[in-house]
Amino acid sequence: MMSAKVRMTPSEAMVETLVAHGVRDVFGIVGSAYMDALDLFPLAGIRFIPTVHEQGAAHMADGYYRATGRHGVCVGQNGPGITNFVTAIAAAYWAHSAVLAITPEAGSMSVGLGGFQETDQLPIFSKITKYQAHVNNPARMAELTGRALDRAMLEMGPAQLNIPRDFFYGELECEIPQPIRIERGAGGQASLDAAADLLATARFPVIIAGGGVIAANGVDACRALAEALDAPVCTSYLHNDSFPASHRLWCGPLGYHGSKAAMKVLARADVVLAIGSRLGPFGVLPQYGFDYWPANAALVQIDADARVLGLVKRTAVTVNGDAGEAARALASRLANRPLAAAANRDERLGVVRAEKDAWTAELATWDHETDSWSLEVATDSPYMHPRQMLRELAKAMPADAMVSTDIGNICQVANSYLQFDRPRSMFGAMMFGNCGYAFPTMIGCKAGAPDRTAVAYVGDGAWTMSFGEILTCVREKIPVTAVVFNNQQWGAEKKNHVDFYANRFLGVELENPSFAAVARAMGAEGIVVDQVSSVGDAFRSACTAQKDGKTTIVEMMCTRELGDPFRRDALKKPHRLLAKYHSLNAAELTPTVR
Ligand SMILES: Cc1ncc(C[n+]2csc(CCOP(=O)(O)OP(=O)(O)O)c2C)c(N)n1
Ligand SMILES: [Mg+2]
Repeated sequence: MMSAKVRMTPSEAMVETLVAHGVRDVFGIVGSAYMDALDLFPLAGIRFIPTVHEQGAAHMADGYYRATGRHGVCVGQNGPGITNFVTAIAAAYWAHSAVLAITPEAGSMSVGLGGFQETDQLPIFSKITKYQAHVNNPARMAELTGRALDRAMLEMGPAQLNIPRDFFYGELECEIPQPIRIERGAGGQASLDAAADLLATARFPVIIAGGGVIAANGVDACRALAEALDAPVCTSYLHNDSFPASHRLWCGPLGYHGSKAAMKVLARADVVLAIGSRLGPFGVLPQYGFDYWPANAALVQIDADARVLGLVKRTAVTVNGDAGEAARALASRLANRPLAAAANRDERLGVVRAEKDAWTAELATWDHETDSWSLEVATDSPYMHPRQMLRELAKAMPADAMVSTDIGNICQVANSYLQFDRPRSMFGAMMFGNCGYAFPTMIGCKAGAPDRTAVAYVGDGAWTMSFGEILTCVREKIPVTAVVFNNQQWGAEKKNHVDFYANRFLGVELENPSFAAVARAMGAEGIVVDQVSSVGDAFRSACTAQKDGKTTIVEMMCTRELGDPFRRDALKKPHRLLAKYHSLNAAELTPTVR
């Protein structure tokens, strides 16, 4: 290609590079630091989506990427605007989202003088980005903007573009870089051969489909491989959309409040094929008192990121490749080859069917929690049992829905009920696990996929961290349905007080306003639901209202009962040594020091 250097300003170089990389939407809050570039957005064809908080903007960029596979971009004012990004960029890091955070910083001539809105913006993001570009000379603006965008895609995570604010001004000569898209192959031939050999001799192969399958647009390839082996497929934690739920081989999600069927089937595996999953430790913890990981099975792990191979679970074979390409390569290696698993196919598929039927039946009759605290608080409550409500929501869920889930007890119990037939449909808060993730993330999803139904599941505590972004929905006409589980408590943490701290509740009770009324005051619709029989209709009409551009907050009044806790693995009963605190000791733990 001919070099085509053109004279332009650094602002023009940055904006033109964004355009060349397909960026059409940028989330942020206006700031003098980058106003020279912002001014160009309308003529460049970039929509600027102003948000209420920069954390919201970065979550929206994350959701936008996850829904579309295209860069999510956010920008803010140097100093406080940029530090407001931090939590959301950390969340995007653990969601493996190609987000570009454009971070203008204090001007190069005043750095170190403690002028206005100055902080060193590179160290803050150093552990939560995959790549950091610092524009050390305005002449490099286009080059470094392009590199940050390329690296975000290549490394499957956030990149930062840090720009001294005076570097937007001036003139330079440059060529606008085109995207570098690196084709990731299926993986090494020898490792694919070894994986195929293991799978051919497996008597009970089980596939785990992870988020990498979605990112690689590899669901069809994964399905074809599963069908070739007649191997059941479990989805990894919070990736309930990585395999179609209506498929006969689908078993459901692993991990916290996942599918018992998936766990029981996985426990029987002699060969596990993990496709596009890092097998993160939290996602494979024992559940329902059951350690389902098949420790004696041979594990084949495929991932595009070589660093996660064999990291958490001992592997027999590792394949460093694209999830879809690797699945295709394995299917072609297994075609016309005798498969040990064919011999017991009917028996295996019988097990899969029986476990799925048993779990479906269990969920259908699991109306409420049965621990003594839950029974006590729910007995006289006029409100809904969360499980019954979640069941009705799942029944009423539109087929085209995208659903984000926050961090909280009811949101996690929802994991048992959320099923999808198409990828890019579930947007959990992933492993950074921050309350306040789901609503802004879903606004970003909807901005990227406006024709789909957008639903956020949020607990009341997390809602108060994030509901300001209702204004973004209203102002920018990005309609979303937020389902707010109002149990008047920080429930997930309260559950720890119940299980470990003898009900010594501290800081967990929430006195809430009417969230429906607050929503109406902010220009959205608000409905209160306190009867299970009304859940379906209320939810369906809120989803339909999106077609008229309306955002609706469906406030679900729930009992205070609580499902299984998050961190049973990481908490201990209190053990106090100082006499002053002896009264806090768990009954079975007496102090050892007098
Ligand atoms: C930003 C942030 N702060 C605190 C926590 C700790 N935390 C985890 S779950 C939870 C309670 C969530 O309460 P709510 O949103 O009301 O949902 P519920 O558990 O009641 O269903 C808290 C405070 C967190 N994960 N993220
Ligand atoms: Mg709550």
